[in-house]
Amino acid sequence: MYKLYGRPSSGSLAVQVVLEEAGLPYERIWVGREAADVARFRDTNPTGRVPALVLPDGTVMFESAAMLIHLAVSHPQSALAPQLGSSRHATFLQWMVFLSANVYETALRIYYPARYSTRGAADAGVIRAQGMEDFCTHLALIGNGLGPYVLGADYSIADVYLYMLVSWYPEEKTALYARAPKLQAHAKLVAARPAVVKVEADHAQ
Ligand SMILES: N[C@@H](CCC(=O)N[C@@H](CS)C(=O)NCC(=O)O)C(=O)O
Repeated sequence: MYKLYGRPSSGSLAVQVVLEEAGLPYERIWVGREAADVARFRDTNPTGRVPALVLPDGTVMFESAAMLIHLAVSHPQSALAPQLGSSRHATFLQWMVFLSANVYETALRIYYPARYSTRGAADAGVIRAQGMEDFCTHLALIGNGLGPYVLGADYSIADVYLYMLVSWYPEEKTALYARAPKLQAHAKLVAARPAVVKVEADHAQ
């Protein structure tokens, strides 16, 4: 049994979708936002951030992209990533790291801008504005190559990750879709997957 620590509509959503897609048994645990909840959670995940995934043997993982890749590679029968070692797997890894290192990171600058300056809230406005610009630039780079999925015709967990990150765009998405029109059709395709419907309903409760 896997244990997934998360919060509604946070980075745990993609991991939960992949657990569902692969048909793996798991327990979903919400982490509270109060200081005491986070302090307790640090006993499990020293970063204090969600998601955290506890593997069936008790190993604790943090970093969402690492969890997604681990789940796909450990359950190849689910066909959620190309064959390990193939050139398509190399391309898959490239996009997973791109999404984690650039898109997810930029989302954090949008949602926690005061953390990114020694002047704290004084610089939050400009940091957030640059974060929005960078978020769109990164998403346009991956979005304009969709066909319809990140890896062309084949759905993979990179699509779940991309879908979740696009959903965090904090404003009406017209401006984003104008820069990367294929992202809109991609979001429709991924949103219709039964695993995504189920997990989004869980997170909406
Ligand atoms: N690089 C980490 C980022 C995790 C992260 O920042 N999670 C956010 C939620 S999506 C969080 O826990 N925010 C609360 C905080 O930073 O205090 C990952 O991919 O798992």
